[in-house]
Amino acid sequence: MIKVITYGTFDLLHYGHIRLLERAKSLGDYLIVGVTADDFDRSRGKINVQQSLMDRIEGVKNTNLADEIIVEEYEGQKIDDIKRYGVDIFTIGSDWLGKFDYLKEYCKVIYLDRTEGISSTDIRSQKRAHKMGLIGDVPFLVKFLKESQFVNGIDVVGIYSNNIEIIPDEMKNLPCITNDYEELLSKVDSLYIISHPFLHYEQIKQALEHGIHVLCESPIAIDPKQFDELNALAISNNCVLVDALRTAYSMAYERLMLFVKSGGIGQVKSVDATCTSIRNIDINNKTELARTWNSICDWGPTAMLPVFQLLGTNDVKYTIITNLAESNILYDNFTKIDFIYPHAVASVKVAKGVKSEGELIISGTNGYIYVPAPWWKTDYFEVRYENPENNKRYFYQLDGEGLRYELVDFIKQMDTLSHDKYISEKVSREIVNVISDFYNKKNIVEI
Ligand code: C2G
Repeated sequence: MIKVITYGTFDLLHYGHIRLLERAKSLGDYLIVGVTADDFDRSRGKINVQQSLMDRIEGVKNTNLADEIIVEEYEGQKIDDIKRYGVDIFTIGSDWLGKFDYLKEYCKVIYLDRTEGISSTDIRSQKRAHKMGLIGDVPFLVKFLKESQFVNGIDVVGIYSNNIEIIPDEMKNLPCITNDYEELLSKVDSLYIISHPFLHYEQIKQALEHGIHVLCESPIAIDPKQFDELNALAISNNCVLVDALRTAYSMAYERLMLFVKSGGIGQVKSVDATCTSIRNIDINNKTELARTWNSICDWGPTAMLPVFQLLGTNDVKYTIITNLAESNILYDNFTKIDFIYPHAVASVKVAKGVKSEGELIISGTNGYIYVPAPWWKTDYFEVRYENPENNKRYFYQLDGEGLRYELVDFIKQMDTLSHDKYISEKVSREIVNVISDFYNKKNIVEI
């Protein structure tokens, strides 16, 4: 009996896949199909897969061409599989020509002609081509634009800026470069906002009134009432309004949260997060100062995220201890927030005028999680127990600081009009609450 093996993602199964499987099957008597696990795809940079592993397996099964279906989970697994299943022929489409020649040591390798004119990528992008506009801090927008090119289904078509003369080269090809916000809004169906937090409310409101979906750097607003108003407006206008907090979308962070929530370190008693980045700013230059994000807006949402996601937003008391560099517009050099819950505590330290170790520590009754600096860009965390022999280390691929995954999630939310957000509204609102208290000098101690 001749055994044949082939691998693929088989997302949105199409004619090209079926033709490949038919030809693979006819090469022998028994066909094994390896379908890629979600993590494996993500780790090899394939982030746009639409269907779940189970749905993709179901698709392959329904072709009735596979005698056996397995899951491809790790780099190098093909060698293991070929040996384990006694495979005679490995086959794959010609888009991989030469890439799997190393398997010739174990079996025959056959590249089959790829079917032209059809691909999952085309199907995905035909399905969703959201036109996106950008607004805010231009240097970051350059990075954002670059990252958006890794994501299917989003087309950045314009930028709004007060200063269109100094648009960087990378952005000069955008079809719409304008200093007229209304003009941008008339050309897009979604918006990414990284303007100063004081501007968010008006800009978001106007966008939502035009039926435009919004992805906005956190905090979405600096007043909880305005936050509620914007969320209600989003729902009534069939739009999504999402916090852009890219740390939340890094795989290491997601896995860490799941690990802790499933009791991996027992009950959580303390969450301590520090985020700092020194920024030399001329305190006397009021214009510059008014444009610059202060420490609590810039870092607060990221630092508070694990606190609220793990300990919740109910029954929490807090004190904000701050060191202000400028007291009129409340530009803080350094802010520490101490949270007290009925059964746990938390602290966040955020600063743009003080440097510290940017780590995250989550302490539980059985052990603790340690995420080294800079934890907000993490691809790695450690679980540590009393007995060091039980310690575990976890590594995950992080591409584009989480921006790509954040965009993929935003697209999914726009397409499904889901208000079931990964960063829940409660968490998002509590972040706004704390920042609002800071501006209203409530629960605050100045040092
Ligand atoms: N294919 C094809 N014609 C197309 C599209 C895809 O012949 N128009 C083939 C591919 O060459 C591959 C198979 O169909 O052999 C599955 O394609 P994908 O789902 O895109 O998976 P891919 O990323 O190629 O996965 O480790 C290798 C991977 O598992 C291969």
